[in-house]
Amino acid sequence: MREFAVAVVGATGAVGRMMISVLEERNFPVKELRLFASPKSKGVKIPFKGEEIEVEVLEEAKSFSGIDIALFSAGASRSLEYAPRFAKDGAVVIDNSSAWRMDPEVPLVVPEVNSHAIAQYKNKGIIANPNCSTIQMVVALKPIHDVAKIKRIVVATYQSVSGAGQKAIDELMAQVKAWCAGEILPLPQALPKTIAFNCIPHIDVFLPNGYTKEEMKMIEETKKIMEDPELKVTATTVRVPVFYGHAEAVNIETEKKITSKEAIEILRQAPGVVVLDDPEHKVYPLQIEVAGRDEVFVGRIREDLSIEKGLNLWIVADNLRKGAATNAVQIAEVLIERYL
Ligand code: NAP
Ligand code: 3JM
Repeated sequence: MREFAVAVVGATGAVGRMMISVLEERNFPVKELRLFASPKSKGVKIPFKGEEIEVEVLEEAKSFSGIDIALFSAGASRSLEYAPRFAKDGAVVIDNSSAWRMDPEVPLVVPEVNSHAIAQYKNKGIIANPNCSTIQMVVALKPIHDVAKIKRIVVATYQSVSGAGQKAIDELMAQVKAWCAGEILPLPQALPKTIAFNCIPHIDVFLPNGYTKEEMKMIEETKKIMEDPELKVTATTVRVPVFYGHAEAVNIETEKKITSKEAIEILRQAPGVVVLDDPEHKVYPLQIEVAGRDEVFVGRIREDLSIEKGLNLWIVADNLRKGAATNAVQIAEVLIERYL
């Protein structure tokens, strides 16, 4: 089997480290692995398949030639600047940031939903990985959309701190420790307000329309991936004091009536979805139970009693895995199987 030279840009971060683990776990055919991060990480070594690989400083690199596939998770400004440079040197970039997602020439891909779009990698040499909250929602909703045509989605998210990077994970830990020790809590730095024992309705920056950028990402990305510009989507995104895993309370209105029983049957057959729905036995998806898994978990599936054709669902996934690293590696798997 052919093997590929792979780069991970942002290799020392929460997503980058997960990408390295997922490449190893899934036995991706890696011939050579190159790791890039900021000057702060010069000399840091990260294990991969029994070897210690030294991190290179991105801005010191002269050329990126010889790299076949580059997985980016070093922030949107690094992606804007460096993704075209990697692509020019011959790599296909799979970018985890928001930098390229809405570029009409760049495919925005969740393999279970629109793997056919990967063919458009040829336009710019870049494939975009959606936002973590978008990914898990479309994996669960696309199979229902195909059968009943969703007209409107109303979603509220319950997003873990790992979605805001390693510093936010450390911040929740430090605040909880201080709280339990009866000490004054350290001031928030990575997140906009205190996160310990609190929920913050503010993820990414506020925009002039009153929504946050995270909310607008969910709205725009969902339409692009589902290939339905008419789809109505509205979102409230909330950071909650959970380390790993995002949950979403989702309400949909459909064109065709679909019962909760039918929805459960459709979701049981859906790729990448696990239905956990037995409320009598306290079976429903929970963040601490799905962390470490690659599927999207759906429960609390019930008809919306306030409208004729509507459903409520509770959708949970590991944001660093299916929401970021696993989805990116799955895209790479389709790419090498079909095109490289
Ligand atoms: P993180 O834990 O803060 O890690 C950031 C990574 O970027 C680190 O490896 C860091 O290197 C690197 N970096 C920062 N500045 C750099 C520079 N000037 N040059 C090279 N590398 C630089 O954040 P994270 O949670 O892993 O997220 C990283 C990015 O992935 C986010 O900014 C976002 O765009 C994307 N992301 C996407 C999703 C998704 O939904 N698909 C989810 C989360 C994040 P050092 O350690 O050396 O500073
Ligand atoms: C998730 O550089 C940045 O501002 C990155 C901010 C960020 C993003 C993003 O916009 O790329 C942090 C966490 C995301 C994302 O997946 O959209």
